[in-house]
Amino acid sequence: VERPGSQALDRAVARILIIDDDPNASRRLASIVAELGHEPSIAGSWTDALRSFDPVRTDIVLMDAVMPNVDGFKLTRILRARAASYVPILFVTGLEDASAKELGASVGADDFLNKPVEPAQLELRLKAMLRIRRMTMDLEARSSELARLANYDELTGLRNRRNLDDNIQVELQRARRYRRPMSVLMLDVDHFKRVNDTHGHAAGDEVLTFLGGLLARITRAGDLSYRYGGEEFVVVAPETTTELACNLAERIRASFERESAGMSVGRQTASMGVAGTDLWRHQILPTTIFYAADVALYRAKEDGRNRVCAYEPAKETEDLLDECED
Ligand code: GH3
Ligand code: MG
Ligand code: MG
Repeated sequence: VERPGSQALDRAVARILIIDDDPNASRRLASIVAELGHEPSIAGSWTDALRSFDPVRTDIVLMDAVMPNVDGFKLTRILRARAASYVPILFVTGLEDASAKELGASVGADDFLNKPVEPAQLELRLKAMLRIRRMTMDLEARSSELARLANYDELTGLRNRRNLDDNIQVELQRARRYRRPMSVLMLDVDHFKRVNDTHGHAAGDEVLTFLGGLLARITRAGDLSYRYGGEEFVVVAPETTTELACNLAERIRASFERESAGMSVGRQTASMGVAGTDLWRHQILPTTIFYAADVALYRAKEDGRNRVCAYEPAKETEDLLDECED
């Protein structure tokens, strides 16, 4: 799938859509466009225009202001709403009156040309429009790259903690609204410090990358995997009870243990804590479910690592009471 801004306009040839209900006018315009070295296509009606307008690939639109049914003013609004990135729209108008230009400018026309179109005039305008198109595509590419950097972890390619913080509230609310279960799995690599100390930081990074790939592969399409920080990972599993999430966690744990044996640093293990919304009868906060998964993870570590533990609310209460008695 082509994302908006995922491709910079580095070609000299622009794809130009000519919209005009007069076939003679559009043919004439198309031949000038072709002579200037660009790639014209023609739409003779507004329905035709909607069909021919490519939200990603159309670079510039040459729009006839006056057409039956849906005129250039309305069509400009429709095309702008469909375009994945900013497409300059140049009005070609036989009307000399200022009101057509005013209206055109207010709906977002970038410039105007009078009919019949002078090739030299068109060339100048196209150069300017193409510059706008290039600049906005550049900016769009840069801002989508910034969004990627802000939400994804460089090393593993998984989503990062910031993205998790943004998503978890929405997931919890959705689960509550539709009365569906939802679980959080928290994973921490066992004795990871040893990997770094024995084999070096780069080898440690390799383990993290490997684990990131494994999580992306094993989890279902609806599950989202995150690098929570350091050697800690989180999987958010919608539509999943604590019990089912434990099965998923166990699959991840077993695969990591088995498949990591093929790495140069040798077999690695991880411990996991699981908490699902079904453990509570009331609405819970993101901090509550993370706290619970973390408590369960801590227990998995204490019980000997390389294992999965689910949060047990009753057990935590008992432990607290024990502490009070001590
Ligand atoms: P435990 O089984 O109790 O989890 O032991 P551990 O050694 O995994 O736990 P600890 O939290 O003491 O150590 C985590 C280590 O992870 C320490 C830190 O140097 C390392 N680490 C954190 N982020 C990265 C990273 O991005 N790359 C590498 N190579 N190491 C990292
Ligand atoms: Mg840790
Ligand atoms: Mg660890």
